[in-house]
Amino acid sequence: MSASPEIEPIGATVPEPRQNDPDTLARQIVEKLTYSIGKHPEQARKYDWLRATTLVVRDRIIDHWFASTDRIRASKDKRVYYLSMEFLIGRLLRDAINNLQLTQPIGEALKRYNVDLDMVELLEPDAALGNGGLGRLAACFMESMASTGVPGVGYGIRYVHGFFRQEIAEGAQVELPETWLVHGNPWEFERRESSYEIGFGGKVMTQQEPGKPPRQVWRPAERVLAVAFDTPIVGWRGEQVNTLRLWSAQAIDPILLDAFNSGDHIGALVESNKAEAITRVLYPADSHQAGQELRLRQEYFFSAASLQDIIRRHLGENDSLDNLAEKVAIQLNDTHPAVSVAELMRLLVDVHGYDWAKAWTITRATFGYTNHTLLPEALEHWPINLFERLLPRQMQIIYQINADIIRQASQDKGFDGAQISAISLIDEGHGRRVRMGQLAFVGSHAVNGVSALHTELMKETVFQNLHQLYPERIQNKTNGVTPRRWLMECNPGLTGLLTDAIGPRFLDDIEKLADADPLADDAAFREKFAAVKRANKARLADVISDRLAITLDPDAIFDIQVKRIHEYKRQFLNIIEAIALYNQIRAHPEKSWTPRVKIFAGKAAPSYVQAKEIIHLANDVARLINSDPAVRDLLKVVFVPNYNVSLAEIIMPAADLSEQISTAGLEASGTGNMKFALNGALTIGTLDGANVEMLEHVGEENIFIFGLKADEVAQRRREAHSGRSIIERTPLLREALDAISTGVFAPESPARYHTLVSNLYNNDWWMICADFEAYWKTQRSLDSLFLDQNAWQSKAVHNTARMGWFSSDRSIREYAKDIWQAGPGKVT
Ligand code: AZC
Repeated sequence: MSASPEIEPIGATVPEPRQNDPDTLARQIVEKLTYSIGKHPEQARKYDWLRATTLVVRDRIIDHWFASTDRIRASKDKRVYYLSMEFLIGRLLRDAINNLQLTQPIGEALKRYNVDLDMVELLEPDAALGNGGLGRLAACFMESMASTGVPGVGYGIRYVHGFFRQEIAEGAQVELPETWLVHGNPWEFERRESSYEIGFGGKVMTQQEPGKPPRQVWRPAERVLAVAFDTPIVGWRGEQVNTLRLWSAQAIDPILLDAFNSGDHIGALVESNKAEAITRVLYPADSHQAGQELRLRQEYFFSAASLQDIIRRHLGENDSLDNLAEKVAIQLNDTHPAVSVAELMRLLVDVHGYDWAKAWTITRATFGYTNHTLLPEALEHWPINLFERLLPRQMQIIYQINADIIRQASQDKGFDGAQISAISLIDEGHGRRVRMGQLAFVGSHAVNGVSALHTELMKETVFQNLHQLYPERIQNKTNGVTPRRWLMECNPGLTGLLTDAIGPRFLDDIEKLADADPLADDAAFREKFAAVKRANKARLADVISDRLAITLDPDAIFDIQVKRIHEYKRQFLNIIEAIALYNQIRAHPEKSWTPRVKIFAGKAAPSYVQAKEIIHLANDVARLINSDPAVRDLLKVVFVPNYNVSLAEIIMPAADLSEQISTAGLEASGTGNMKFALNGALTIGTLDGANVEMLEHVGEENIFIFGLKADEVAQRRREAHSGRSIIERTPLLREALDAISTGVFAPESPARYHTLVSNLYNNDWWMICADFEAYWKTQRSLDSLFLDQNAWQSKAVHNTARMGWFSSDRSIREYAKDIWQAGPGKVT
């Protein structure tokens, strides 16, 4: 027997590698059906085949998992811990089968029983333990750490209900609970032996032992149990398997027997319900702070459990915590786990007896912090009285860290009052709050943004003063996406074409896609490239026809905007442009219009009123335009409900045009922009986030940039707010807005969008009016370009060929080298 990832090895070996031929696989799948599921192949239902196939694949992963764990343990290499409140994983079966190179033999094995592998893969529920970009990035990073040989562990929360299921009822978003665990989860392993007590509330006592400095001891009033659930994450070619460890909250005493026996059957379960509530639901907040006590409990719960686990593992292999930072790197994915800084200090000082200065050196050297947004409404801050009540000792520690930092800033750098209040961990202005961004910043040796522009803006805006205090600390790590999921798995047609044309080297080193660049000039290749795109569009059209009964023409431009719905992402601008185009087509039927399909998908935070109105508007506009015979084949608008990772896998390969049109300076990076371009879509976008670097890589002739730049937006915001004068002098815009506000798209409720439009007149905060004309013109130039298919497809090929740099393998290598000093290229 070999060591399970958590059990010490007892010196035995890894089992013989399993055979991967279709005969063996078919036999094993039937064995699983019989002995693990209790079904004859003749009786087996679709879900039984999914489960049996998953179990056969899982066995192979486990062999690699043990081998990886043994290797890492033996090498004593530095480990990387990625702490993230969100992992937007999606389905795992196809990813695992692809990375283990089993697609062909498993497909054949199942075919013997008349079962289709694609059908089986599509049955798997989508693990949606995240909201959007930040959570999906964490999932791409887990896969890339395994693929590039970084010994990484992801720590997060095992939410019972992931991101809500979105339905559209009469045009409006309806949120329904998501239930990914309902059929069980064959990928996870519960590790009861790895459970920890997590405290909340109570008080702090000072303990004085003779001859020793006084010690603070936290006596929590409440305790819950954090229980580990492990999911193996298999890297490319199965060479390394890492662990995603998600924590589930349970009561220490599952039932209060006294209460039960005295007849209070509900009261007997109160504790249990309260504990389990911590990991019951994912907060559906994206780019907006979710200011609830339960959210702070979630943050502390998973941070504290992860730190106890890290320390236990470290002390199992080392004599003390002195060398923690040499053996452990902890990355804070945004501020959600930032309380870890105070918690590690508490563990080092109060529990392990370190003096403050030493503990602070270890803490700072261990943590890194990634910022994902500059939006003020998304920056986390907790009311002091809440923080103090829930985490009294951590609050004291934060005060002490703050005092040290402030002293240093005024003594060493001569900071004045305004600068001190800007860097303070305590916001005194809004009813006294703890600023989690500042805490994460001062507690980390490296702080990074997620695109070049975003990192520069961090230095100039939110962290301006902290940057002055610690000028070496901020660095950039531009995001990336895993090419396994976002090219190989979601676009087998393109992968096959590229393999035939340039050989398989790009599968192992995605930057070798550049070998395909000259093929942009090869007419035969362009034709094949276009045929793959058309097939992908037809597949998406089928999905839309099944789900929404809307028929699309795969020869029209597929113009797609899919992402969270937010004012700064400007789906509204896109809808206004659709209406203006609709008006023009109706007014000038004699002109030759390029047929276009505008596709939207995305979820709005349930409490975000404007975002929900935008969804409603998209659906109302779609209803009217799609039923107007005057534009029938020239314009269609579609809102596809319930955007998630699996839907994205169908959408990304099917786009001609990718909409990345955020108000410049507000989208930290974007990652959808990368997935689209990698699959050969042209981008229409602003100079925002990673679009800036995409422009540098794909070349300015292959990307369509319009609108105000970040500094121009900032300037305009200082000067003018009203959109009125622009609206009045831009008939296309005015007519579109008039139509919206007079109820053309909502005859049953004509005032529905009155506020949405009047807000634009009064305050063009998101620069929708300011950018409208440039956007319109760029769209029309794309209409013309599409008619020249040679030119369009050549640009599309250049996009795919030049996007290799935007792989999360590259991002992870940069983190490993510059922040973690870990992994194959480590600098120790
Ligand atoms: C997102 C950013 O909005 C997006 O631009 C970026 O690509 C992504 O993170 C990954 O870095 N942010 C979030 O999803 N959420 C928050 C709270 O910022």
